[in-house]
Amino acid sequence: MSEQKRRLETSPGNAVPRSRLTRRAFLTATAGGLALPGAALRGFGRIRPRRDGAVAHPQERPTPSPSQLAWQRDELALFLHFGVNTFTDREWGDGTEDPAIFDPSRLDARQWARVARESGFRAMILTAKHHDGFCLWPTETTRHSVASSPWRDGEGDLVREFVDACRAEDLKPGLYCSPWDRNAPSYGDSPRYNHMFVAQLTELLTGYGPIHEVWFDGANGEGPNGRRQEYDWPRFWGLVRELQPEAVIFSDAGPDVRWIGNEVGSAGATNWSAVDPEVVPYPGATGDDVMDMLQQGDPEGTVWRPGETDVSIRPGWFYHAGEDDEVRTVENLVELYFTSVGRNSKLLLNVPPTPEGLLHETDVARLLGMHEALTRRFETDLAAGLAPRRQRVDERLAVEELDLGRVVEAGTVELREPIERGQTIRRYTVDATESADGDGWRAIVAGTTVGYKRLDRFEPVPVRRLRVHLEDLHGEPPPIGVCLYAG
Ligand code: FUL
Repeated sequence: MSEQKRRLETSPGNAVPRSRLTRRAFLTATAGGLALPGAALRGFGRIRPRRDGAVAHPQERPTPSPSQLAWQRDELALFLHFGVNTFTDREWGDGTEDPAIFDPSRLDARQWARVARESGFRAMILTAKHHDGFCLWPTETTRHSVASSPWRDGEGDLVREFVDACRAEDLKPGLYCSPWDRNAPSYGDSPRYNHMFVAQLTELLTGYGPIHEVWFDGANGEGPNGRRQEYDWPRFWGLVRELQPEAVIFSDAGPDVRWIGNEVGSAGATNWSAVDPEVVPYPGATGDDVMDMLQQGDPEGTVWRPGETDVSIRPGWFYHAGEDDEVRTVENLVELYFTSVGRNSKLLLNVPPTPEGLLHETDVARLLGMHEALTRRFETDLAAGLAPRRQRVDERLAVEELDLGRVVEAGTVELREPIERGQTIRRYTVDATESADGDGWRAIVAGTTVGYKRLDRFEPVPVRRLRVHLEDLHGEPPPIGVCLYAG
């Protein structure tokens, strides 16, 4: 057992302050490396061979699958961390928790779903099992589950209530099933535990109808036998594909959706949806190259694997009454939208239910406030109905011009590229002028990569005409969407 991990396991709470328990710190604290050969993963999914030349032939460029496209267009998903930690006031349980502590008195998954829908979210992901191993559904694989708790007299099934609530509110359900399990006696006895994990996934993926996202982290520790568990990722991912072919699979290494590389809510300012899969061969891989690939992707990447930005509305992932005064403000949540969705990513915002089993009123008010603020900000596109006029400059540069026909005060610009064809715009600048005849241009924003959506805010200026310069990776830039907003 590593010294770091011993500290984590023997301290009364957690040795690492809650707010600093980041995913990466956790992975490095628990993972000394994973004995899984990268080669075992290479053939998985739509991984294509790297091309020799630097420039992709348009047909060979990676493009999103229909599920990846739908996933990205949903923009906002709610993450729900709930389980025994909610009752022990901890972030990571050690697996010795008594199931008797799990007894939410007013649990109402419909409240979670209603708030999510009213706040503009289109999907929700629940921690069906976290690292403590406690299962929120009555699994056949262990007694460490809701079936051994007093909640609903041991007859409850929270995964069922969760998916039913999602469907009733027209939200897509997703599940997080932690591979690291500090309760399972077989953990560390690799084939035996992998077998149990596959059985758990099978229950989750066959018992509850369509599941849209299956969320895996790479947390990897030692079992009671002192041996590090070796996960069989190709088998886990293959099982998801077989049982839920429409679902997207999330992990550091995808294969469909990648972790964005931090938990502060910020996608890379340069963010390609393609990656080189060999740089992040398995979940939990560490190193500077890995972090760069997660944050920024790779313009020459051979696999489409867009980044998901997971972040919590509170310092911790689980609910702690002591953090009731530290809920992110509406302004901060709006900022998160800009640094995630506005940077070609998707926002997975964690809002943990209380021990009663409800979303806390402060969190609810902030979510509704965020929705109201975003709606107000984006409801009037000052460039609506205007087609940009293209002036081709050379084979990799294009300039789009837009005449608004009147002077408006603008402070946000949105660019979009048709990602169903792949992502190719490497760089952009936007200039504006308030004059009708095209004098007095000044640069208002500039950046790298566009993708699904790129949002830039600037000090509001009067605008009559807009000019967008685009530099493409491969050839003539694709037609882009341009919107302009006041705030
Ligand atoms: C990490 C976990 O260790 C955290 O507790 C949390 O669930 C986060 C979303 O993923 O891997």
